[in-house]
Amino acid sequence: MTGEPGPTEVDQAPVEPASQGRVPAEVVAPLVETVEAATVASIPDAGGTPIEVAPSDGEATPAPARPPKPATPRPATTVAKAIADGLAASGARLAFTVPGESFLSLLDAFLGAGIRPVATRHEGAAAFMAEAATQLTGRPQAVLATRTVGAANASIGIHTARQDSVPMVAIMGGVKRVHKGREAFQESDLVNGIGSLAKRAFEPGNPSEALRQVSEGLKAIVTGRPGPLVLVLPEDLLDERVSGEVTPAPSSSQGPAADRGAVRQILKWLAASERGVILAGGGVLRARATKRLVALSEALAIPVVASWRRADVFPNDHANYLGMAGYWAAPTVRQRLIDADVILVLGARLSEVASFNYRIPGRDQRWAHVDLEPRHAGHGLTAPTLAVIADASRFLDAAWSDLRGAALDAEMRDRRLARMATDRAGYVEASRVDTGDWSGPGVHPGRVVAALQAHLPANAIITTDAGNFAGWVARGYRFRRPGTFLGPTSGAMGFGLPAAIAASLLHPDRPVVALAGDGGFAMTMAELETAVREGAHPVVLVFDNGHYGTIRMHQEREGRAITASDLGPIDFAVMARAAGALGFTVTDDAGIEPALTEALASGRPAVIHLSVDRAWVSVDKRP
Ligand SMILES: Cc1ncc(C[n+]2csc(CCOP(=O)(O)OP(=O)(O)O)c2C)c(N)n1
Ligand SMILES: [Mg+2]
Repeated sequence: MTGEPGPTEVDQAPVEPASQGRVPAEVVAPLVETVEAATVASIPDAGGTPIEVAPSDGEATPAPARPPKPATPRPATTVAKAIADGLAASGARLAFTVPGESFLSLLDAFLGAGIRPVATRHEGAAAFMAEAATQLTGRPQAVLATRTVGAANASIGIHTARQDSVPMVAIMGGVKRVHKGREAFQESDLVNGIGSLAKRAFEPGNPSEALRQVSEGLKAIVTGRPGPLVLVLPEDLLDERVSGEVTPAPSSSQGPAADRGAVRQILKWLAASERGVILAGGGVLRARATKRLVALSEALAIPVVASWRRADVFPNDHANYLGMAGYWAAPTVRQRLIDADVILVLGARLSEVASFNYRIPGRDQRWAHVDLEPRHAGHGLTAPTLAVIADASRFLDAAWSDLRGAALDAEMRDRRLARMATDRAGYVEASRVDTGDWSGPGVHPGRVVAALQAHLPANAIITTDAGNFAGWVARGYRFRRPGTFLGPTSGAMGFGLPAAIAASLLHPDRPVVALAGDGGFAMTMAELETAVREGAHPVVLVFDNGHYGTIRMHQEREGRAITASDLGPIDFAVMARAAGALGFTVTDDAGIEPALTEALASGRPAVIHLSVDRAWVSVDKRP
């Protein structure tokens, strides 16, 4: 074995920040911050009488009479510019927004810093775009929303970034400091309200605090388990002058190394196991470590199961891949995990869905959790047999160097390979989705997946919305490369199209396909106009069954009234054309391929409206 892992060239390099260092200050600024006359704010005292105070780093105190100032140069920059420069130096390239009058200076500053502001039709979609763009670049991208109304709309994306462990930056324009606490126009406590959805939330009260908190926030969201940052920026703070810079987010390659003893222990368990398995998640994708995971899996003859909505973590056509866990998993996936004598959970947070309602790993199973934040006992959950705090790539590097030269039991390895072949054959059979007779009405959803598989190249990016339609792709599509799938582990409807727009903006040369139901697509379909205007060209497949099918399924299963789950028709192809995109209507299987090939070849945003009969309840309940 050599030190260089892996036969497959599948890893993708993260996007590097444009400037590795800080953005240079044009003028050497004084270290001591000067309080400008313009920053003096008027706030009421306890009795309601306004008094004049100067915002400061500490408690607000009445401004003392000051001696004449020495002739110091003006601070070199403004708060808005310093933040924009800090974000750009952290790798931000895109800022999705519905603009508000509360942060116009930031838009200017973003332009100046080389961050492209993109107007959207709804902040929820803007936040999804920033979330997806952050996933794809590996660096924090931004959503900008104004005060409580914009922030409330954006909150679904902040929650999704939290569940997806995505370090996006959500900036909310806040009320002027002088109005704070008065229930001013669109004012609420954003830090403690919507900010509680994020990993960190700040509302700086003065310029130097802004620099400190933004620097701290950028560091915090890429340190440990990543998550979103909420910055509430009072409108009148943005144009204040400030000395110093925001410290950019550190590069993610600085994640913690694994304890060598623990690595060896895990390798021993895996090497000696009869039915070991690796459950791999987003941490491997974020660390760009797929190639190393393939190498480890091959060296040990241990199969890999992908965590829910992380199917692109391992090449799905590899003999060692045994499927994706969670909703719509092929039945063999769960069984294989149950049968495992050792499970290595690598870079996955073991969500409710991925862990099959927290039942896997089982209480009696031996398992190791290698993650930036491994599970510990609590909330009724047991701790792993071995918890290792580590970045997935650093764990894999350590494992690889330990494995070098190690003699694995050849007989055991052969036995495992033979079992793996059987398991793989079982999985392939259980995950076929295009089988069975169907001549309409409408399309066979599994044949749509087969058409996608036949026509999309390995580097195509697929995004998904939430809903039962997603089951066919979840089970049947084979992702071949990392960074080719975006799906919200929050299960948020409305994600598919916005994520695809972000993907298409970042990768204009790659095909991008969004999948959505008629319910979820309608939540963010106005963004088609954003795609047209901004030159993105995703192809959206809308599986139209005329209802909130997932909810209807639950109602039927539980013997409840069928209510509030029916939807009326929308002609999505006409709607697409009205927004300047292409629109296709597909009513039978024969129409799938021609529409797909034409849409993909067009280089324009396109919607393919697929009629789906309600008899197709789910990938498990077919007509
Ligand atoms: C924002 C949001 N609201 C509500 C839900 C609950 N929900 C889950 S699936 C679903 C129905 C999805 O309908 P559709 O997009 O038409 O897909 P289908 O299930 O019919 O295939 C709903 C309402 C959700 N996941 N996200
Ligand atoms: Mg539907």
